[in-house]
Amino acid sequence: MNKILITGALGQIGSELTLKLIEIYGSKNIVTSSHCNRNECKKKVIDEAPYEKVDVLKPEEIAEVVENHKIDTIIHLASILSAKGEANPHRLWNINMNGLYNILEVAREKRCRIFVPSSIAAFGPSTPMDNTPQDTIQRPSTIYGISKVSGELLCDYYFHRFGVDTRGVRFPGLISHVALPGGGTTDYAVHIFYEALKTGHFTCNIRAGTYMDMMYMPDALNAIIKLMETDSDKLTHRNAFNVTAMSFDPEEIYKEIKKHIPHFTMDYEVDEVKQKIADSWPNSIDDSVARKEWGWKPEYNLSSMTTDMIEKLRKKLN
Ligand code: AKB
Repeated sequence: MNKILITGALGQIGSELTLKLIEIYGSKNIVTSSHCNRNECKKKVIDEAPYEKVDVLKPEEIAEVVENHKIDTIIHLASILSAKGEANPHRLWNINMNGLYNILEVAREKRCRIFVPSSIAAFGPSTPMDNTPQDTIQRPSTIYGISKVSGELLCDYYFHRFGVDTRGVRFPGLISHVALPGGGTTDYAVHIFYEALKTGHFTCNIRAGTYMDMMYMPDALNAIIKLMETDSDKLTHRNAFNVTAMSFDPEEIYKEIKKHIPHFTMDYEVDEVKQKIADSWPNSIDDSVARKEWGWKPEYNLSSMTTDMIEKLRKKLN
């Protein structure tokens, strides 16, 4: 990767990925972007790298930034998540699908490589729930999931039809101590840490016994970088690889946190919309194809992630 544009750079993945990419490739080679003007952004813009306003619904804005900065790689993170998508499916479709189409078209015209995250949401109730294979039934029941399957297919199409080097992974719920997620179903697994430390009590909106795949952010960033650095001819699958690091239900993460914060308590107030989404997703996915094709291997499990999250959040919140 030589010159990288990140869309949705102020979000949960983008804000950490930017710092990591600056560390590896240098600040001159990274351009961050989001849909707002710099002085109007509600989230923190990272000062070390150039920032541009890029509304992914405006192809001319994408093309101009790609042209001006001589971008050769686009990491396209601008997207709406699952629960927020159910509240406004039309908006989700517009941003997730038309935004992706515009990015792919610019990538085709300007010969850019592109990374697009898919999600465990690309699976649905008729998918095998345990050890979900790489290639299996994908009939999701959420608008977010439908946009993710369509995105995977569209990216494959651009690779086969136009030779655009498209790559992606199916991310599980991502847990981090830097930026909060917004509007996802797996968000509880981030908020639980904040509440454990701030108030000592958490009301969980996902029912006990609901298993979902999860991953600590450092592993997610490594997945993006490692996949993008793999020789193209090693990849049989492109869009998108199953990747996971752990699978737990609310009780298991609660017990793990309680080892560090003994007075921590938890009760439940289930959000029916989120619960329905969670019930339609796998309990655990099989990521052996990613391990085989590009050497994917996570470093953190539930125990090591919990220790690190609590240590980092204690510093941040004090
Ligand atoms: C969500 O919950 O919507 C996301 C995801 C799994 O894609 N975190």
